[in-house]
Amino acid sequence: MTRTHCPYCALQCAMHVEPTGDGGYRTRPAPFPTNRGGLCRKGWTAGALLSSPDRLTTPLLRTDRGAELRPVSWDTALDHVAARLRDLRASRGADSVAVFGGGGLTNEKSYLLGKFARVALGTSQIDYNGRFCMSSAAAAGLRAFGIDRGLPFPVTDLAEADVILLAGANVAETMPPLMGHLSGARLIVVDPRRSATAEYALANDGLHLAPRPGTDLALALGLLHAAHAEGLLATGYLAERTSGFTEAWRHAAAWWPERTERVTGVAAADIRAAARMLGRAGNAYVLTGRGAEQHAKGTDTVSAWINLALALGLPGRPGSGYGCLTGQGNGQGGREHGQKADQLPGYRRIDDPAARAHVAGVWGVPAETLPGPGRSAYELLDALGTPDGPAALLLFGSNPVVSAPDAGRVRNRLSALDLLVVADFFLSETAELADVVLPVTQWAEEDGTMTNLEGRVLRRRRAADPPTGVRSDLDVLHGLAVRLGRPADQFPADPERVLAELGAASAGGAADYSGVTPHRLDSDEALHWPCPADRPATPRLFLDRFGHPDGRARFVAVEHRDSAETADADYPLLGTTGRVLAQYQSGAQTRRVPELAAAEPAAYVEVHPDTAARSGLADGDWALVSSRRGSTRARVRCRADARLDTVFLPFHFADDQSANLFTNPALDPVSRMPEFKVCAVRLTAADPEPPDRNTRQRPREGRQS
Ligand SMILES: Nc1nc2c(c(=O)[nH]1)N[C@H]1C(S)=C(S)[C@@H](COP(=O)(O)OP(=O)(O)OC[C@H]3O[C@@H](n4cnc5c(=O)[nH]c(N)nc54)[C@H](O)[C@@H]3O)O[C@H]1N2
Ligand SMILES: Nc1nc2c(c(=O)[nH]1)N[C@H]1C(S)=C(S)[C@@H](COP(=O)(O)OP(=O)(O)OC[C@H]3O[C@@H](n4cnc5c(=O)[nH]c(N)nc54)[C@H](O)[C@@H]3O)O[C@H]1N2
Ligand code: SF4
Ligand SMILES: [Mo]
Repeated sequence: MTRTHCPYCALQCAMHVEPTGDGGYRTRPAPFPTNRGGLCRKGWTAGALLSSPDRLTTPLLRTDRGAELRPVSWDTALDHVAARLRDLRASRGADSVAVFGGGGLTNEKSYLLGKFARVALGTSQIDYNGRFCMSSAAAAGLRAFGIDRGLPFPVTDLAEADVILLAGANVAETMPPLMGHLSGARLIVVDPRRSATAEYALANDGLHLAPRPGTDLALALGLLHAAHAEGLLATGYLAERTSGFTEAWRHAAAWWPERTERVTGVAAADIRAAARMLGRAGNAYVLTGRGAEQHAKGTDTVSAWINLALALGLPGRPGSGYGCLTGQGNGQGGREHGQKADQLPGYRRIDDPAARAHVAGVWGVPAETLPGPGRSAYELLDALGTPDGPAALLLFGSNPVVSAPDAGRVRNRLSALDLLVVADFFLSETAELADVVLPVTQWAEEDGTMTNLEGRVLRRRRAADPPTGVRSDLDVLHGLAVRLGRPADQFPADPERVLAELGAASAGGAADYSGVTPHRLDSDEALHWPCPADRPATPRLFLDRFGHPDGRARFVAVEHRDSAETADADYPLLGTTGRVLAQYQSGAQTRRVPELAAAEPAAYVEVHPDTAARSGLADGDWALVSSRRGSTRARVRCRADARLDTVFLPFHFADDQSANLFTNPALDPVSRMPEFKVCAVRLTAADPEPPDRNTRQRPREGRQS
């Protein structure tokens, strides 16, 4: 029996993994502050991933367009990839090769991936799926506080709250054990849907505000207006700890509750009630999730929620605060150590000369050889195979054929590449398109560190032997780097050596991991970063000062604007997307866990019965949800409490059930986050379809180009 952490979300619940005796594994909860003895259904069934019959155990190679992927040896696969990369670099330059990473990768993997791109490939073209996840909250957090750590306090602090406002976070489904930390507070849930979290709030003396998708920014301005009118602003705190209130208030001053109601659909009386509940609470938190963030104005929207929290004096006060709920297992650590287009380890900027000099020194290369910033995730995917874009992509830890916006277009771009290499433990929908598939170890088969939603670094421990034939991601990077002519010890495959190097590279940066050692990881100390070598770790940031040079938090003056696409005569409804309890992300893992696949076998569209009826549809029918970009097949699930103008689909399903066939890739100007959470759609009837197609493996196809 070995203690490790869950393969999935950022709560990183602790669990014991033990063999069942018949070749399988079971998981059960282990004591840890975030889960306190609980796991969600995904955690309880995660053992099934380890003995899945779908597991990849040998490299696969396709030599020609249209040919089948065939098993080959590791040497054949890696030699082939290295030869192709060398050719491309020689003929088309270093930026002809791109890298795409993921927020599920350990700190060691994301660090080495960033170094591999900059040093072994010399390319600027690297980004990762966290761009689709955390980027708006990260950008707004940096603007306001000067430091981006999702929760700048331990999760257990939430128990002190009297009121918690959750903007676009359905934690009852996306982080169920977190609900235990919220149970002492009254909740204000802001969600266009009557989500499970909204239902909980209503049943426990809380509020549910159901704005039209894409109008949070107006709602947050309206709440600030109402709080001001009620005399609830923290004037002393504004003067001592913040700057910029006056300019931000100039915009909010125009959002009186009745005007806010007209734009958002939330009743003025409810706006006033919510402002009073939040503003009069002794201790209160404002927390944002993807519902508020995944918009073409996501950064400004989060700024508006932060402005509200600042005006009420919450951030940096014990028992109160603002936080964003990071999503992926290592969504926090994955955004700190250099797999992001504009970043070097330690949350340093790649365009900062001092940062370049420091990191180049640790890497033993001249600073001027490090490339500059590259393209953001969607812009990178959209450039693949174009005359000016990369001709090869190495992909670790993401399944963008299912999870990227306007996924039909992304599939075409991936198919236009000269070379697609995917490292995964399952043949994901993206791996199916690859020229080379590299089978790697998964969570419970490897050691490493992860950083959870509270910025706490923890150990992922090896609890099971990997099947013969698979290698770790670190091994893959090592093998490729050596074949590209780098010295072997520049790309160590041993996670502890990588961690030590990451510590040195991050030392002195905002996210300082130089004190994260195996010894301290195994002690009782909670290693929240910054964690320098000679000082204790930092569970709570901002108690005395914020991260800007003057120590103050900054209001950012923001104004509401329409979504990139609004409803019209052709596409009269708003389509929004998100998650369900029993599936995870692109579904590459959870669709292969029998119990989870049985619980949520197929895509569905949640819709008001009257809206369904107008399209001639009833509960259980198959529907097509279409936008200007594409159509998704989904089963109708009627809910009488749904908004009449909005439909919701989970994005966990593949092929013609992929919600991202219709989503809008309009990007936020600051964070480059796509508008996953709102676009114009219409609903029509579809032919019936067997509901289990997402649980079967598709035959391997040749690439369509
Ligand atoms: N079961 C499960 N748990 C997960 C994951 C998973 O895939 N499955 N993924 C993990 C990851 S990576 C992440 S990022 C987190 C995400 O966790 P959440 O942010 O909780 O997840 P979502 O379901 O994407 O979005 C939350 C809510 O936003 C609402 N919403 C839609 N549009 C708007 C809007 O305009 N404004 C507001 N205020 N709300 C809106 C949706 O109705 C939805 O209920 O979950 C993590 N946990
Ligand atoms: N419409 C819509 N689309 C969305 C969202 C939404 O709310 N709506 N949410 C967005 C968000 S928040 C996120 S985080 C993304 C996530 O979407 P993806 O980036 O597609 O995330 P996963 O499905 O977790 O894909 C991870 C893949 O990597 C593999 N993998 C897991 N761990 C490792 C590892 O350690 N090494 C390697 N080599 N492979 C590994 C898994 O088997 C899987 O195939 O989706 C985004 N897309
Ligand atoms: S809440 Fe997240 S970390 Fe905890 S068991 Fe569920 S998926 Fe795993
Ligand atoms: Mo995410």
